[in-house]
Amino acid sequence: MINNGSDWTRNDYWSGPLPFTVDGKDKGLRIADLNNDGFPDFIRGKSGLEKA
Ligand SMILES: [Ca+2]
Repeated sequence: MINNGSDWTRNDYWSGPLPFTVDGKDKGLRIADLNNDGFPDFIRGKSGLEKA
């Protein structure tokens, strides 16, 4: 559900800014407030499964 200011609208197409999983595989994405500004930060870990 998305709050449009006065009501809630259903939107099945909304998704986060980055995928947490792709094809069911964990992409190493986490959320934590790293710089202590009160807003959550995205952390993307390096996958051990991908070759450099
Ligand atoms: Ca932050």
